Amino acid sequence: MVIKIFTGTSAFLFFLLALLLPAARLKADDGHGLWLRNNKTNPVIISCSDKSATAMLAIEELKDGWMGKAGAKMLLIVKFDQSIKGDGYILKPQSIQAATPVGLLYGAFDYLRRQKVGEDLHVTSNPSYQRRILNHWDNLNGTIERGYAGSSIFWRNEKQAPTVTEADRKLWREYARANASVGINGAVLNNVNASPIILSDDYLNKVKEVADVLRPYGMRVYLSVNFASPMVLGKLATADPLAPGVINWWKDKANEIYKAIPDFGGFLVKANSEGQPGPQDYKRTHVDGANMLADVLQPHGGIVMWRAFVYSASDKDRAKQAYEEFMPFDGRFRDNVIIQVKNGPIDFQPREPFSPLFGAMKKTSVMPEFQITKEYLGENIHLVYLGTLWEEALKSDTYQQGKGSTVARCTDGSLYPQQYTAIAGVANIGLDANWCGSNFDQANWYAYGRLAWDNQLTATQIADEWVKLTFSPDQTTAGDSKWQNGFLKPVTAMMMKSREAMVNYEMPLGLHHIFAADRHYGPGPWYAPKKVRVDWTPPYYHKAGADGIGFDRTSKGTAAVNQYQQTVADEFDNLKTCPEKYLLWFHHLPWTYQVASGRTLWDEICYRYQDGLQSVKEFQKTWDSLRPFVDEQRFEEVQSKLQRQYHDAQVYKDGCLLYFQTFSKMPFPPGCEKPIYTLDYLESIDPFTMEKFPASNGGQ
Ligand code: GCV
Repeated sequence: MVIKIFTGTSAFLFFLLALLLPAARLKADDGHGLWLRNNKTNPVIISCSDKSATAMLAIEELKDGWMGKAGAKMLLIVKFDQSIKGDGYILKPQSIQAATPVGLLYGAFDYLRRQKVGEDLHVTSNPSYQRRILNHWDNLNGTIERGYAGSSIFWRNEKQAPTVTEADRKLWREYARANASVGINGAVLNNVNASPIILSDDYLNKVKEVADVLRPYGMRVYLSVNFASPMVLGKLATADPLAPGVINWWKDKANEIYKAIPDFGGFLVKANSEGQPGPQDYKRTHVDGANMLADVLQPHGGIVMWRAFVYSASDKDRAKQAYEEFMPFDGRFRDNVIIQVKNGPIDFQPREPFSPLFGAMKKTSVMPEFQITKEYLGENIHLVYLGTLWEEALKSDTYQQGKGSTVARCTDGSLYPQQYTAIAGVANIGLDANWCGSNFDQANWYAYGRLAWDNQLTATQIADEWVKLTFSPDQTTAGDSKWQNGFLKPVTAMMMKSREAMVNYEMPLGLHHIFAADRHYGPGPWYAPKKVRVDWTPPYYHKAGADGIGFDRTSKGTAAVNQYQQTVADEFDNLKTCPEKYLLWFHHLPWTYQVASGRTLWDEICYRYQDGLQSVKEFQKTWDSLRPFVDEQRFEEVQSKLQRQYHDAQVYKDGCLLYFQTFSKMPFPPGCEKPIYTLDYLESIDPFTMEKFPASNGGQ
């Protein structure tokens, strides 16, 4: 009898084989192919009247990735239609229409995506923002500030003039293709902490080379500029934005750039921030600086993205400073200046309320800046999907023009007239084979592009698409229920929960910036060396003491709440209405304060840390069960990173709870496991290396 044959050892072996076989069939995959995998395709007949290099790329993509009927006919048309905006397009089952060749390319990628994931092929799609930009924090020596995926794809440490190889061009083409596939149309090629050397002839030659490769994919290049460039490079005695010699230097520089790169996008500027030079060094204002640069770029069609990321150590509340510094200038910037504002008022924390500048600046163009690289969210180690964070930020209601004045609508031109609309994401891309330092971090590059194209998409939909495109072994299985239930569902569920899990095991209930030193990785609620400026130390933010914990930003505290529109200000100010997720961002509360669950604040904090840690354990279990669906290489990479994540989440939980307990003096509640480590030990080590903390370390 069959049943008899498969008992004991043989049954076990059969089971093992069944488990291993599908995995054995899946080829090792280094992740380089991202979400652009053409597995089984069919021939297609395409006619297209446009002969541009970009239209040719659209044709090539359709031919390489066609999953419709073999021998089907497709028509590509470049023709304006009332319903098309910018590089938008109209898809029909047998045609793609756009007003520009790059619109055709976007349409082709969307068409293929819809074929693969099984979506409707009748659609008109227009971009939410005109400029959808990646900010590379790449230094000219090849390192990347806050980069966790290897060295720069643009720069390397070179003794002489920078060089370009065929391998560089190939990689840049792949990079441009991936960006075009999600609608990203610009890249700032160097760090906002900019070296003036980027504007030297040698470097501009290389920038031109990059621009030439990116152009057919619809991407423009931009540069971060150092405000003191006229002094360092031009040997002028000043960089005063009102000095005629300085203005002429920038004019000449702009002419030189546009001669080589006619579609150059413009400048990104970090001025008078974290030690960078700026107009205030000459008693001038942000308006003076930004408008001067805007005027030299304007004849060429260039824009200035002027960052609002400014704060000084002397202020009592860092969260208020950007608003205080920029609001008085509303309406005074040129039309081609866009103020680039980080999503929250501090700095890309696991969770922040939206920056009060969104919607408040009514006569100035404002663009959101997101961080794709996970500086504060576990680098390339922790599995954290950022789609949920960005959806939360974009959908935050500023109320500035009544209910529904979301951050998305305040920045995409639907509420305020803006000559230019834009969005920026700090890239997580490097030379690593998988581009992002981890396979799951590719989802964040993808999600940023998709939201920049359509800021109304949901994180769930994007995760679903990405998993199908990235992991489905044969794209036709995107519709296969075994694969959907066995892999797609658990993986998207894990992704959707991942950011909240991190918030819980790192800094729940509105806590923020409790990192050890400048690495911004592990916990350091105690970290406050005398030599480090206070606003770069966690006690400045959590304010834990015998009386409780949290930053009082209410009307009775620093009054940061008053920077929001009245409805929002009232909501945050009032303990009864303040969303729990922002509780300790806005309120300083006693340890015994009773939260919504009925627990004391102390118990709730303990519960959240425990819950976050437990979630990572569940992610591990989920992933371990998915081996049959994934190739070994990607399976093992994710598995080992999750192991490390669990370890580090434990360090976070233990470090924070043991430290806060020295003030609360309350016991760990039932259900909150006892710490594994001691406070003394954790305070003595660097939580990234788990080795003794080096004597000297920086801040931020
Ligand atoms: C590029 C934070 C980061 C810095 C970064 C800065 C910025 O402070 O830690 O590395 O510098 O933000 O956005 O300018």
